[in-house]
Amino acid sequence: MPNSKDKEAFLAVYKLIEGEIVSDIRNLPALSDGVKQQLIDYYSECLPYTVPGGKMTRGLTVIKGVEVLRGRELTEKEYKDAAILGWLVEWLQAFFLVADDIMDASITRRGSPCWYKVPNVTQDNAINDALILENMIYQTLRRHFKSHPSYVQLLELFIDTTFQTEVGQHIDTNGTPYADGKRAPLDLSRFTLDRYQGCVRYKTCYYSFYLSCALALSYCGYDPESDEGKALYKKAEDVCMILGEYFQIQDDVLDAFAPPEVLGKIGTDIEDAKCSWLVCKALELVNDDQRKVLVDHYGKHDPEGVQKVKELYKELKLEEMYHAYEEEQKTACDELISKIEPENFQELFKFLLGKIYKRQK
Ligand code: DMA
Ligand code: MG
Ligand code: MG
Ligand code: MG
Repeated sequence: MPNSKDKEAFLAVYKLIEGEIVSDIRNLPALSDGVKQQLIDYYSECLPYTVPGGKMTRGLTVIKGVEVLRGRELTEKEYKDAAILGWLVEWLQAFFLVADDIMDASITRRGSPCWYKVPNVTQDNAINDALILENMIYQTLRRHFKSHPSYVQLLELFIDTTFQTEVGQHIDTNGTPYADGKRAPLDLSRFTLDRYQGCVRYKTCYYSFYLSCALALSYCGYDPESDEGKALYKKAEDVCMILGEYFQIQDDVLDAFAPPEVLGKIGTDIEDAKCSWLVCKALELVNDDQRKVLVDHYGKHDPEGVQKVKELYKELKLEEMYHAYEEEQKTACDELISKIEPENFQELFKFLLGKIYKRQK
């Protein structure tokens, strides 16, 4: 049986889900063959463009979680179920990223133009595609899990996580320049680590870390209402909040400093006046002259100004601070994970930490 390391087998399950969705379109009533063919052609490009092609960590984590909880090799059915749930997390991510790239005015993603930047797509299509991608989660979940004892719980996990992420995205975009060319006044007092932590918990930790673990627990029959179940979900949540914050701090540092050809995306946090870890840290360290660099250049779509902000970050030695933070975080996470019981559950979080420690993309 394939396992959580096997990306080829995981991608084969993607193809299966894509095929089912395309055949749903083919079976839509009251549409002419010509119209249906246009839909099929469009989504046969949209899905492979937006869903697979990432690192697939979120999806593979569901499989790892089921392996760890079962404590043995998975059966064919268990592998397929876990892989489908894994892909639904990847679908959720595709939905968020299509929208996020519009919201952040990003240019590239995974080494190609963002979906809304693809010439025949445009922004109005892409907005609707984000919504369609979201709906495909629920179509697929129903198709495969309708009679599973945890169906409602799995469904609610996707619904709740979507809301949490959307709350985080609101905090994240609030206070950035208006799209109509006018600019919301830059309010540096908002960029505090307190706001940062709240934003990241909601926009990243739940969907990128906790969801995959909770789906594995739910699929394996752990009831969040029972004493044993409640404790496991809580442990997963506690660790995922820490791993997720560490992951987003990496994302913010990579946004400014990683080569775009490695990262697959061109950073936009400075232009977008994001509440990034870098700007929060910078504001704790600046003198009056340095603060003026941020006042003058943060949140503007001007390459020279952006460069000045990055130079300020270097001057403040934020990269060095980040490397020290990463080592501390690694040690703290190792420690936290080593205390988790039952012991086999630790493997899931070691897997996640192993995926993010010193990542370059
Ligand atoms: C990520 O925030 C959060 C979501 C919900 C996609 P981000 O804009 O920093 O992500 P990225 O750097 O990948 O655009
Ligand atoms: Mg973004
Ligand atoms: Mg964003
Ligand atoms: Mg980012």
